[in-house]
Amino acid sequence: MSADVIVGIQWGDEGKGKIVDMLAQKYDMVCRSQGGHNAGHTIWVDGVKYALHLIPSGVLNPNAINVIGNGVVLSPENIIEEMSQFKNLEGRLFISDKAHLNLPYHALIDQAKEKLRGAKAIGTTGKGIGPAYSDKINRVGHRVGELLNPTKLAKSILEYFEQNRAIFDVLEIATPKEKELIEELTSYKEKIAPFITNTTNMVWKALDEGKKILLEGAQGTMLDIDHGTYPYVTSSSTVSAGSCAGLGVNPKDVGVVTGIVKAYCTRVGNGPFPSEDFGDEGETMAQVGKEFGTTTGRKRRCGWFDAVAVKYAARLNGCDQLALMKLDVLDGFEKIKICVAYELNGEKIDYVPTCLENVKAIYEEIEGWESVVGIRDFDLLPINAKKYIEKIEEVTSVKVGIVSTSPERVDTIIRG
Ligand code: 2SA
Ligand code: MG
Repeated sequence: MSADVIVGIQWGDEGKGKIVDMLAQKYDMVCRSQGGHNAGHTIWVDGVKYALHLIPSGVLNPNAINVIGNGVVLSPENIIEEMSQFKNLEGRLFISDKAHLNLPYHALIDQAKEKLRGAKAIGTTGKGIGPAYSDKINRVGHRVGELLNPTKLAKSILEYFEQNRAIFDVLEIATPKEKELIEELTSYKEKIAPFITNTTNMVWKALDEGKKILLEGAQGTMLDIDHGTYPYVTSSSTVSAGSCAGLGVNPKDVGVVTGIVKAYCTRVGNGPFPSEDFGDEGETMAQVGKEFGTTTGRKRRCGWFDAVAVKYAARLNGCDQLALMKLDVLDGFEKIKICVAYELNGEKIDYVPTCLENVKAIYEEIEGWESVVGIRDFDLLPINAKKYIEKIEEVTSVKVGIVSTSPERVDTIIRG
């Protein structure tokens, strides 16, 4: 059996939550493989609101096992808070002992460094993601498994503070007191220890037993540490191949890859965004689409569908299909623009260059439509909405297999 992948194709917030939530009902195991509590989505089930940041969306399916893989950076404080929304997760949630700890000082470093960057700030979520991954890559990080011995872990953390004293002094971050640190780590251990395990073996066993596995991506491809708009990116590998490394499955284990795209485009934080719309139409997308971050509440920048970037991202991920989300947000627009090429140094190009800073979007326009809200059959879509979808398929060379026409789980077109 293989593991299917859900991956964000733009700059995050494409609406992965709705699709994963829908699909989670059909999977035995749902896994996170990268990122941390910088991710976020809200899911409503039977009138109850759940905010998920670290826990995979399969938690809302009582029969699914949820795995937080080795590639995640885990904030014990945040996962404990998130876990409190659910009654009993034992036996349903597993955390890799190889995942890295994202501890309170990582967030302090993140925020202090953003301040120092001034006008060049990345616009991070301030959750310590970059510093936690830096420590991992620098081989000075601490893994979740180390939580099982708080005294030893505290000693190691204090050594780390000692070695980095000069930096911490500049950033005005105080060294924790040993006794308090041990107490804090012990309280984490008490709550988290039952969930820590070697998830690699678990996932392999599930694959061998023919279980259906879903890998749930966080953030989006254009925020990928290698292939995104560096340095305005997150610190993890957000592409489908990254999910293999972040969980311990090999490329041959991967089944269907579904790329999630929004019918328009948004971005939070700084960095290039060629199809950004600074006018009334961008504002309408923000208001109608409720484009405010679920983690930080920040207003998202909005613009038109960038088919050049989507084609690039779909290739990087090996997308079998696209899920086009929030099509209803474009209802009522007179004309809808789609970026089909870029202009770079006076030349027209149809690919994503290494640096997106200096490109200008070249658009085609499509007539708008009145409303797609609640439509569940492709044939019933207004003719212009169909034309828009076909244009996306033509430029990106990927089939649009799923179309979402409202936030409701049921208002989804699945094309055969
Ligand atoms: P970080 O904190 O180091 O990962 O930030 C680096 C860049 O990555 C962006 N980023 C995100 N972009 C969209 N959505 C994200 N998750 C939250 C959500 C965001 C929120 O799902 O709504 O609530 O604000 C996410 N996480 C990271 C970030 O904006 C930086 O550009
Ligand atoms: Mg989100």
